[in-house]
Amino acid sequence: MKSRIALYTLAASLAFACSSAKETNLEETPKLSGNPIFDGWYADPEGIVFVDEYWVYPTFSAGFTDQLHIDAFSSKDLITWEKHANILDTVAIKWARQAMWAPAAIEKDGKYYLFFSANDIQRPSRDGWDPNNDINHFGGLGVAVADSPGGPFKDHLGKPLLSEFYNDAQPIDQFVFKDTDGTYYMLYGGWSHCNIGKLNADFTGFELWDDGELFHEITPEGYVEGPFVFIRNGKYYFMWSEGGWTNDSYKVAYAMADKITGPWKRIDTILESDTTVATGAGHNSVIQKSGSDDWYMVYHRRPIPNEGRDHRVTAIDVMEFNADGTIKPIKMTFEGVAANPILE
Ligand code: FUB
Repeated sequence: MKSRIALYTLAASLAFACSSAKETNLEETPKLSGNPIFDGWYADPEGIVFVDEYWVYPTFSAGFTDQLHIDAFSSKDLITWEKHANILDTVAIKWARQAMWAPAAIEKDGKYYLFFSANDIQRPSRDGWDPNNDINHFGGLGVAVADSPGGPFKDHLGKPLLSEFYNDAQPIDQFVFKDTDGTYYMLYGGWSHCNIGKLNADFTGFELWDDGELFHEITPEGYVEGPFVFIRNGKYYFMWSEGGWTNDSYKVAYAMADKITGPWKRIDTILESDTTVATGAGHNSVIQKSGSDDWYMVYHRRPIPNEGRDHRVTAIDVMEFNADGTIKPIKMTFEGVAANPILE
């Protein structure tokens, strides 16, 4: 009998030990995302919510000739990120030969569209120009389409959506924004110029403005590239990157206006190098948790020490507002953000 009691006692202590180990493990489950939020060199992250998931679409940060594909990442809670490899590549986009950059995703009528830049085109010389034989001058902005946010995406047009230069803006770094009246606008532009255009209904081109122009320039003071727009409490916010993307001068500034066309007046820098955390922070996007006033800045930054031009990682930090609607400077962290599932 004694030995049976001893056996029961041993079994009970083992069960207790196991259950408390389980509890300890639960305790140890990370409650913060950490930064970077996923492994690998990734820049220009565009964050967006689709249904009950957070999605991030970044540039694969590498030499231009190695930037031949785009990966995406999804998360239910901002903590655990699933990689969706190769959602778009140069096999699907025949005219893209290098430098696939800055993807921007949006849903319309049940389809998912992924806008991107390719080839890092320089200004074409018009005389005798042959687009099929000119890697430096053919490409620009493209659009791909899929039935789900994780692709696979197919070329929507079989050619660039935009490959011309307007108002001296290099056709890169496009962002697509659906306004409250249902109009889809594209903001884009490198080389310190930002244009805005109105996409047509099937995303095959642009509608003219009332003055007959295809694009209007809305460049704010300091703008270099990487535009992003969102609305909060009826106010429009425009964010962009300043400085040089290859070094620690890179940073983010913003403006506020009553409508998408501005006027946009620079208010302040809100994200910049912090030598205790990371440098070269920029090319950001913003995620709002659906139905809440929880806001996050998603951006890339350079780890310290930074050992290569393309060593950029994707990070997320909380974004907070002052009572007057202006944005508090973002505090970059190693810890990242707390779990915030969309479905709770
Ligand atoms: O990642 C390639 C380029 O670097 C982007 O298009 C720019 O915005 C800069 O982040």
